[in-house]
Amino acid sequence: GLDEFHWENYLKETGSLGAPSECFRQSKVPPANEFKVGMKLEAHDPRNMTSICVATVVGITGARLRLRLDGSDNRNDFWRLVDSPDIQPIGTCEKEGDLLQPPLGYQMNASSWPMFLLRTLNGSEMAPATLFKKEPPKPPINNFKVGMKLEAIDKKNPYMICPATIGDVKGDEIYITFDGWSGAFDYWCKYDCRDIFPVGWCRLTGDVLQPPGTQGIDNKVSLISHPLIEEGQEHPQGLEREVPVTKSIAKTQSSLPKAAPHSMP
Ligand code: MLZ
Repeated sequence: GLDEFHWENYLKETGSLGAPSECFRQSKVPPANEFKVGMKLEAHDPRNMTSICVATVVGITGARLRLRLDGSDNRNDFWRLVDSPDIQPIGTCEKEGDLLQPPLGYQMNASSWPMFLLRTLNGSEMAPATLFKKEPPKPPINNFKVGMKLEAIDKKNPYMICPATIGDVKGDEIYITFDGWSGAFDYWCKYDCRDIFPVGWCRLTGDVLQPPGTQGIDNKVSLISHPLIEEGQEHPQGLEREVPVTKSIAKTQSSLPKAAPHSMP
């Protein structure tokens, strides 16, 4: 439709280029997602990465799975690529002589865990080993350059993949800035982080790419083809949300973050 975001137009309008796919720790051909909702697997507890738990696939989005730890609530869902090293078939833990752990925030009495585990796995559909894909290798060096465009997971809203720009590079660290947003979502990460993707990733995987935010759009840069929202009208005053500040989409050197890696809030 008319209101859709198209990288091709956007790159032209912003006079920018996508980061080459060789920069990313992602498969050049995105892995097939053959998982089904309801399948069970083992996953590292994101809140306690040393423990391995039972998880259920509660959603499929592109090459990612929406996961929920069995015995946990529905407010701590997390997303993993099908080639993430954080997930493995049921039985892997036991084969390695480890025990499946209750998730952090396991809501029942700890003594009920062994029986809970038996019941949650009994008669369940376990994801077959062939659905888990091998993690791609790290690119040997950080080849990202300031200004390159990419698609990146918004860590504050991890189901969202959004258009982004490399804002800074320091050694093995890169600064991810989200196009059209104030900077409240921006973050430093390693160049081989699994949360960043080349331009076109979502189109290839069928995942949803969010449109850029609406800040810094002026009559020279039309982002999407529907009429612009009046400045200040899109976010009513006084609401608890990330309040945008005007910032050009095509960032200039002077607007780049000056902080060192990990110093951002
Ligand atoms: N609900 C949030 C979503 C912001 C997403 C930004 N992603 C870079 C908001 O509207 O503030």
